[in-house]
Formats: sequence, structure tokens, C-alpha cells
Amino acid sequence: MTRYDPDCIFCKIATGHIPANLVYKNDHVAAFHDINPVAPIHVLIIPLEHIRSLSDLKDGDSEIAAQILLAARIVAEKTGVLESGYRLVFNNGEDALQSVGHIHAHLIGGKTMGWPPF
Ligand code: IU
Repeated sequence: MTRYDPDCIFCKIATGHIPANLVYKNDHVAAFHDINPVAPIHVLIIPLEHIRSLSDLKDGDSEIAAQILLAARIVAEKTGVLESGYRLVFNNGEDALQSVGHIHAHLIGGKTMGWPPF
């Protein structure tokens, strides 16, 4: 893995140094249940490599970006919300209340949601 931050909790989860309730993992991404779920299904999908936010994605990160979206479909299938529907949320930066500086998509489902999301 080329990018790793020893102080990042999601890097520690990605490498297995901190346990998480894993839903899915491949060579690019890991998905695990959020410790503080906001819906019946709430899974975080992270790249294994440390990238602070969507704003830090580079042209060369297209495979990682695609893998996050592809993992969402697999997670939706594994958690039973592929047909009923789900939402993918990236909180990016301060205004969006991003609290962990390692890209993560929230896959949220298992209930009917509202719109707008704020
Ligand atoms: P945010 O988009 O950065 O605000 O979301 C961070 C999420 O990470 C939040 O929903 C936390 O409950 C979740 N989380 C976690 O699942 N496990 C952890 O060890 C930590 C945060 I720290």
C-alpha cells in the first residue's frame, strides 16, 4: 500500500490493526458497519489507501474511485437493500461535517428517507 497514515483510524481498520465488523474487502477497498449507525443499514466503504477526502483524489486514483462505487453495489446486495434502495453519502470537508480524514462513503438504507438531506 503506497499511502498509509499511522495516525488514521481507518488506515488501521483497512490493515486489520483495529477490528471492524467487515462486510466486504478486496485489494482496493474495505466495507464495515458504522459503529454509530443512523439507519438500519449503515456501512462505510473506504479505500485501503489513505486519501484524506474526495478533494484529494488525483487523476491516477480513478481505479480506487471506481472501486468504491462498485463495492457499494456489492455491499447493498450483501445487506439486503439492493432492491429496496439505499443512499451513498460522502461528507467532504468541514461544511459537510467530515469527521474522519480518510475517504469514506456512507451506504445507508433499510428505511424510507427524506430529501433534502440537511
Ligand atoms: P463522517 O462522514 O466523517 O462524519 O463520518 C465518520 C463516520 O465514521 C461516523 O458515522 C462514525 O460513526 C464512523 N466511525 C466508525 O464507524 N468507526 C470509528 O472507529 C470511527 C468513526 I473514529
